[in-house]
Formats: sequence, structure tokens, C-alpha cells
Amino acid sequence: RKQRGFTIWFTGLSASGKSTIATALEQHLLHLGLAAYRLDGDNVRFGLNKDLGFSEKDRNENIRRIAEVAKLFADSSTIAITSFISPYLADRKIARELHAAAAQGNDEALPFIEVFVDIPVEEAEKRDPKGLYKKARAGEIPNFTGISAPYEAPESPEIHIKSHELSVEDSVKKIMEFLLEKKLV
Ligand code: GGZ
Repeated sequence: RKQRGFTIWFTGLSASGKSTIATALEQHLLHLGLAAYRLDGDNVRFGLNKDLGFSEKDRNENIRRIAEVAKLFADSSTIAITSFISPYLADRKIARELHAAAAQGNDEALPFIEVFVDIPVEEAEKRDPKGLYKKARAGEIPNFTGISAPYEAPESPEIHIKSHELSVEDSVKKIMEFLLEKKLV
């Protein structure tokens, strides 16, 4: 059976563990022989979206473009994995609807799986691997999500991971169980 493309959309605070789980998931899928491709800040914000910053308007545009690119990957039968804060409900809704509106040549919608990587902001701040929360608290980074800019938590994500309670390995397991149950892999 030919692999069907779909998008796994991670959302969560900076330092929530999105990229770590997304990377482990991508490795797992690749080892199974499935085509997967991860979009994250390193390959999108420094290229396609290098004209965008962190104002609300720029984040809207960041997410809009990422959703369009993920849809193209999914349409090409790849598993697109996106790892961005994507703090606004409305932006994630647009991304979901873009996938629901069936892709060209397909009669089926492209599945969209939202994964909420949930961590209390205090826990993310304790981790602070890049010292960004400290800088944000000091007023050196404006509009910092969770400190001086909003994070709108998903209301009904397909998968909810409490990343301060679940290991990376178990997080990948939880996502794989969902994909298997939905017969997506
Ligand atoms: C949040 C910021 C900010 C501000 C720079 N707010 O932990 P990181 O470093 O590696 O991940 C964060 C990343 C967020 O970019 P996204 O494209 O995921 O954001 S969004 O979806 O909201 O468009 C952080 C760094 O960029 N960073 N300034 N003000 N995170």
C-alpha cells in the first residue's frame, strides 16, 4: 500500500520539547522506511521566512506559509512534521482548514494531526536551554511567547503531550499509537 501523506503539526511554548519530540518522531518514521520531512525554525525561519519576525502579524504570516508548505509535502505523499510555537488558535485553524480543503487531484482531505506539547510556562522557564526566557524577563526580547506575548492552547488537539511528565520515547510512542489506530502508517 502506498504511503499517504499527512501533516503532524506540533504546537507549544519555546523549550516545551517540540523539536526534540519532532526529531525523534521523524527518525522513527524514517527507520520504518516512510518518507518524512521536518519543517522547523532552522530550515524555515532562516530561509523562506527570513523576512519575518515575532510580531503578531509576522507570526500569522510565518504560520500561513508553513501551513502551505506542509500541505505541499503532504500532497506529495510525504509525512510533513512542523515544529513551531504557532501560538494563535486562528492560525492553526487556517492550517487545518487548508488541509481539509482537498488537495488538487486528490478526492480526499489531507489528514492534519495537531500535537499539543504542553508544559507549564514555569517549567519551560526552568529549562531555558538558550537563556531566552531570562532575556525576555529582562526586557531584552519583546513579544516573547508565555512572558510578553500570548500562547493560545489548543482546545481539542488530536494528541496532548505533557512533556514535563512524559519522556521523549513515550511521546513518540503515543503519537505512533495514534497514527497506527487511524491507519495512517
Ligand atoms: C518566542 C522566540 C522569540 C519570541 C525568538 N517569542 O526556543 P527556540 O527560540 O529555538 O524557539 C523559539 C523560536 C520561535 O519561532 P517560531 O517560528 O516557532 O514562532 S511562531 O510560531 O510564534 O512564529 C525561540 C525563538 O524562535 N524566538 N524570539 N519573541 N520565541
